[in-house]
Parts: sequence; C-alpha cells; structure tokens
Amino acid sequence: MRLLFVLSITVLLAACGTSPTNTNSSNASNVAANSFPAGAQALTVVDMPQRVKDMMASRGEQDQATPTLKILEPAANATVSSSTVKLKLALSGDLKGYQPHKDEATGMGNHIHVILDNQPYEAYYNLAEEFELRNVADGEHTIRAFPSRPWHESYKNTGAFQMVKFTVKNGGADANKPATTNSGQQLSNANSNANAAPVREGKDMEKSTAGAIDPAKPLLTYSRPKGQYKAAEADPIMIDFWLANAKLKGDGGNYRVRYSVDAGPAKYIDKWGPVWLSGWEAGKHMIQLELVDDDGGLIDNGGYNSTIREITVVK
Ligand SMILES: [Cu+2]
Repeated sequence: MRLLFVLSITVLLAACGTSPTNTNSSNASNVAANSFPAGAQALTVVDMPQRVKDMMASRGEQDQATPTLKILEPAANATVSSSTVKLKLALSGDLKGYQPHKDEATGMGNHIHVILDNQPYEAYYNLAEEFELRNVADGEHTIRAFPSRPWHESYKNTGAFQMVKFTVKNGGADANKPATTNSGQQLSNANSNANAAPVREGKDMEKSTAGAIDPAKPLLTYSRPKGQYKAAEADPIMIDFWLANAKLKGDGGNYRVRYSVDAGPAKYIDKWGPVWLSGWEAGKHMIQLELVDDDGGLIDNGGYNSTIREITVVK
C-alpha cells in the first residue's frame, strides 16, 4: 500500500513537469484533484521539542530580537543581464546578539531564508559575502528573504520579511542543465573559476519565473518543512511560514492558514506561529499550505498562496 502511495506521488510529480519543487496553483489543484490516500500516520500538534527549548535557552535574548532586513541587491525592478544573480542583504534592528553564522562543527546556526519565485528556500549564512543564485532563467522573478533561527523558525517582526522583483534578460541560463534535486540544504560551492577570490554561498536554481504577484496583497510564504528529516529531527516536524499583509483570525484578522499532509483532512492555523507535528511515518510526504478566508476560499496572489512540498522522513 505504501509502495503504491509513493509510486503515485512519483508519477504525479513527473506529470507536473520537470520542476516538481516549483509548485504553483495549477499543479496544486492537480494534486488536490488526484487526492492521495491519506497516510496511515496520525499526526498530532505537540509542544516545541525539548532540544529546541534547550537551544533557545542557550541563546540569551536572541529569540526576542527584531531583525530588520534590507535587500540591497538586486535593486527593486532591476534588470540583470546574467544568469547568476547576486543577492546582497543588510541586517539591522534590535538584534540582541542575533547574527547569521554557520558553526562548522554542527553545520547549524542563524541564517537567512532566501526564496526565488516559489521554490524551496536556500539558507544564507555569511552576509559579508554575496549569495549567488545561479542558472536563473530569463524572465521576471521575485526574491523573498527573512531571518531564521538554527532550527529554521523564522523571525516574524515587522521589517524581517523583504521581497524584491527583478528581471533576468539575456542571462544565458543553461536550460539543459540538470536541475539540482530538492535534497535539502545542499549548497554548491563549485566554482569553475579557480582564481575567483571568495568562494561564495550559492545555489544552482530550478527553472522558474515569478507569479503575477501583488506585493500589497495578502501573501503566504511557505518556509518549512523542507527536504529530508532524520532521527530526532523527524519527530516532531515544524510547519513555519511568513505572512504579509494579512492577519489570522486568532490574531484579530480574517484569514486562516489551511494545511494538509498527504492530502489528508484540512487543518487550520489561526494564530501565526510555528506548529510542531508529531507522528510521522518514514517515507515521502506532501505538505500543502494555503491562505484562505473565513469561508475556506483560497486568497490567490500569483499562485504563491497555495504551495505543496514533498519531504522525506528517514527513520
Ligand atoms: Cu532554515
């Protein structure tokens, strides 16, 4: 039964085209229409795990920080004539010791989530160097960025989230380049120019273009879960997102965030914050996250407000 389930996901993803991670509203509705068998797993909402509470306690006041991000590059509405798009950010605000940095021993640390169009985010640790989005296709794009904690929970204060639209023209992206698989935090440091001074953080991007997105309208940005989860990290698993121009019901607004796992029953998040789910079975799972109104109607914004991601749980 599980094999059949995994197979049906694979077939469906193949049917959606070459870019399974670039979920937009059209393949989102495909998935809904095909309705996966709801997984055998029973997920329950649980408390933040002790290991995260311990990390939090060891960070001083960082969790009360209110980091403000600015996208310095690319400039708003810029035209970039290269398929390598350089991202330059500035961090300010009341940081309380918050600084992006990767601890080489653990591979963890504070980082920025960087999202091209509606692809899975990439982690950006060293703001002193530009982050390179490589092999970006010609056309209109968006970058969304926001600061995150070592366990990938985003900062949700005003000013933390930034978005920029830009266009790549005659960038020369290689359409035949095999897309990097969505294997989590795989950062490519490959650099064909051996004499290039700093080896920058960066990533070969999947092919995608921006949706017809209105930055003034309610916007849900999918952040977590993503990639592969192993051992202690696989239970519980956190759902986390950014919400712009919209308040949830429980926060005094009119909106709800609806989620489902493996096309199972719809669940709702009515207060903006991370939700930890326990009870995951090993294997692949699909998570759908949508911004809806009080009647459950999807609030569309360029296809970004309904996103489906596949994750893998390894036990
Ligand atoms: Cu992260």
